[in-house]
Amino acid sequence: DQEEGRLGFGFDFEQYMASKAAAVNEALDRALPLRHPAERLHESMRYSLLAGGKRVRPVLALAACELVGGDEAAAAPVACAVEMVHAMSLVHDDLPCMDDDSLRRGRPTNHVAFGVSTALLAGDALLALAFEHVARGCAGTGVPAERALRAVAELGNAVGAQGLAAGQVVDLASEGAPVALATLEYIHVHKTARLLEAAAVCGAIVGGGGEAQVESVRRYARCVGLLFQVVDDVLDVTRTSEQLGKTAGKDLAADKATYPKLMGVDGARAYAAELLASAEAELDQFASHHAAPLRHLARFIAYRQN
Ligand code: GRG
Repeated sequence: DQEEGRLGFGFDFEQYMASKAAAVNEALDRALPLRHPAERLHESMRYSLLAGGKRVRPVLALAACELVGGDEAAAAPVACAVEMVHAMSLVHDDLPCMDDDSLRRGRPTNHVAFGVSTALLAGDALLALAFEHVARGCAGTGVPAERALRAVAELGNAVGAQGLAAGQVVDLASEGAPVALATLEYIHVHKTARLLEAAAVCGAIVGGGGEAQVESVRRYARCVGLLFQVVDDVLDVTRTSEQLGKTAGKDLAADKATYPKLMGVDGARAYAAELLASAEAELDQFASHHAAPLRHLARFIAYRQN
């Protein structure tokens, strides 16, 4: 039937994610060998880049390239680059001057393992490598220079003062004070959705998507990015209330603004459903077998349980 057609007959999303993530991990490993005499810097970069993670951003880039009928090899450089940017943002986010976290993905954070100065430099070097990797990789895989340039501009915009860095600064400034829904939305659009958006948009650009297609992909990814955060907030409430029984009433997210706090759990769930529907609607204009991975990815993010 129509729904099955949309989801791609026999399409195995788990298998798709696992095989793409494995390919990305190999490419990232190759992109960052240890080099003398700065082995420690390279080790620190590899520690955060190759430390697991769902690889959602690279998969978005690869799937968006596929959506517009592009060759997967064309999207490999941007797929790696968005994961490098993501890794560096986590390293810097964990620093003592930011969130001051000592654990990430179940291991000591980068600065705990390597020291603050190395962690800071590893983040900077990962950010620089991301752009170098797009420029070199696009040239190496025959992506037209004009497309590579657009991808570089997109990524730069997503990271800088109109993107991640802006989201982080507003987030830090709003700590401890009551946060309006518009501010919460600004923080998530910039800190989380913007890089997911750039991942998908860059994939569509290097895949040869037309302007209207690229903008559709952008709207899809923006919805998915916000969805990611709304679902995360809802899961936080569920997890916290599950844990409340165990931790004698300690509210784990007491000082953090969340969607459930600002619109109620039911309101947040309804918003998530709306975002999923809007994201999926953007895919309707594409051939269903090309759109199946992105459709599944949106549902995976909407329905995940942890
Ligand atoms: C970008 C120049 C520059 C500086 C960094 C620190 C900072 C500015 C921004 C913070 C960005 C940040 C940490 C956003 C949160 C993003 C987020 C939702 C992370 C979790 O993503 P997952 O679930 O993680 O994809 P895994 O571990 O699966 O990769």
